[in-house]
Amino acid sequence: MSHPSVEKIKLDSRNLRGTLLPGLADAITGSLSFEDQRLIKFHGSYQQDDRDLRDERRRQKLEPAHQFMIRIRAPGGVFTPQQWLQLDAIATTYTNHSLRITTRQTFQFHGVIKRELKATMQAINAAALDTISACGDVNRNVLGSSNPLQSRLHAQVHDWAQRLSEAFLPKTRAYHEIWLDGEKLADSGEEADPLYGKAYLPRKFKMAVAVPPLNDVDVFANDFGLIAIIDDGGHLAGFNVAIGGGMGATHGDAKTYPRIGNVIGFVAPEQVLAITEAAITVQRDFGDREERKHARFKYTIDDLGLDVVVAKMEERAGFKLQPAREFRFDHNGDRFGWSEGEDGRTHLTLRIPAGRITDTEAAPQLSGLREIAKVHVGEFRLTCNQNLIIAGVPAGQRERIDALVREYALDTHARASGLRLNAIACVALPTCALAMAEAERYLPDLLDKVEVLQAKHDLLDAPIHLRISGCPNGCSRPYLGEIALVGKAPGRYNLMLGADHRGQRLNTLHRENIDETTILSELDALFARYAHERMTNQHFGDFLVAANIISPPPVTPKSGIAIEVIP
Ligand code: SRM
Ligand code: SF4
Repeated sequence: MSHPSVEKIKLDSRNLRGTLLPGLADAITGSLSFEDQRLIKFHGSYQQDDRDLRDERRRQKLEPAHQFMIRIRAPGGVFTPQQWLQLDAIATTYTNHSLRITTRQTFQFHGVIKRELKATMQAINAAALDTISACGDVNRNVLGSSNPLQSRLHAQVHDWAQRLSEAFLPKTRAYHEIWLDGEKLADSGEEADPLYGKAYLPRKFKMAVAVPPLNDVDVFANDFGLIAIIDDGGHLAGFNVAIGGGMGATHGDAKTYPRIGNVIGFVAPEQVLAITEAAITVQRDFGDREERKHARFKYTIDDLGLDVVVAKMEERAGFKLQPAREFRFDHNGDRFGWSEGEDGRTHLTLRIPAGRITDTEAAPQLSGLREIAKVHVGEFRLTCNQNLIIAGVPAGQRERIDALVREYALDTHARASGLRLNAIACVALPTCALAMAEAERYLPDLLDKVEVLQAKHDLLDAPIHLRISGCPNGCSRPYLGEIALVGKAPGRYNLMLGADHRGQRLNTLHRENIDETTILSELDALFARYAHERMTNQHFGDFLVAANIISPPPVTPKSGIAIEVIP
């Protein structure tokens, strides 16, 4: 039986209600209908199944072990200690006993069963959080550079992430009706939503706000990015606007590709909402609604032409963009350990391997962070590199936090190699339906092996960025990794090399579909050359390009991205 298209499902859904209410109440199956599985994404959840159990359950003629992933909407990725404790309680009551920090600065829960989905959603709501728009063809969680307390400027940027998220939420009351027992409007079903209409966007739409010199949000991987420009007095003058970034691709389909955003101009703060809305509506009206693989804003831009899209945005916003202002990014990683804010409070950045906070015998980190949340008076901030900042610690509390960090083995950053500190892995198996190979679960093993090679070449301190994804969709933004593994099949990956350290240059395919032995021998040879031939402070990706070991993909002529000259 052929399924209806996602476009039809959206149009027929009575503003995202579908048959979710009766579907959730149906105790016969742990699953939802095909249509409702598409619609529940807009409510921040995905139906999944435990892929480790698939074959065995099939043999036993059981339906797959259906379960749900839930993603929180948290613009800028900030949580209070009270919220932390509430999320921890959810993780230990309804999910697989873990909190998973995502590459978009929020938490995911995995392993929620259908009959506990509503209770979990209500518990999230009781923590003054929601999951609206965390997935689906709408504006997704808006990213903001992670350390807002360090300066007034960062605080403003965090506010912007929240404003942008609020401004572009869908208007439907379906979420409140289905999950929070809100008053039912289903019969009228006619909440006006001038922005999204009844068909929403052709595809997901992602935004980020970056504060140079830190590109921790990987702003150029977003459909729409704002780069804060600071005037001589240290105040926020406005933002450069970048459009058309995206990572997703499909193996063997040249029509799909990762793309770096183009910087198209500068806007004053009071123009931000208008230009953002203009970008969203251009994508809404001109994005491809036939072929979902070709429906992101990056393809609309390449199909219509950058100039045409910019002109349409300017027309809809009612003003011309000013010329882009100069900016410079130094890096797109995190800085670990303690750092001092201008207000005298301090922040501790901890490395969370692949963002997974759980309890193991060696590292009871979920329990440790629970204890920290009980005494912490500042905030928790998530980074887009899947790490955690215990932010706003008063001087008098630092020792206490340090002691807990040590007691619960949360201080791995203090001993980690440059490679380990900068490694990112997507979730992949066992929950991701699209995974072709392992990522998160393979990362520790892979790092151990690559570190042996680094030690051999005296490179353990080199801050090399390694990113691994279980498939080419690119959830760990692998195409911006100096070294990246992109899953092709169990145990086999494409080896991509040569991105820069700033999120401004994509890497290039070096070897296709290779196994671990070949990956390690390739890296061994490249590390040997890097160790002997690199210039002082030259990063690995830059070295690979300068030594002609790989050729970077061409930069689009109008990109305006300040690509540094590589020595
Ligand atoms: Fe992603 C789909 C996980 C960030 C590009 N992503 C998925 C799904 C929902 C699989 C699915 O559709 O069935 C994954 C759920 C796995 C699981 O079990 O949890 C998934 N994506 C993730 C997360 C959790 C990865 C992580 O390890 O942190 C990230 C959640 C972000 C969030 O909090 O909102 C995540 N995904 C990204 C990013 C990175 C980013 O946005 O900075 C990208 C690349 C940027 C981009 O969008 O171009 C990304 N995810 C995709 C794509 C490819 C989209 C495309 O344009 O082709 C898919 C597949 C799709 O949408 O069809 C996808
Ligand atoms: Fe799943 Fe692929 Fe995203 Fe990894 S990159 S989480 S395997 S969709």
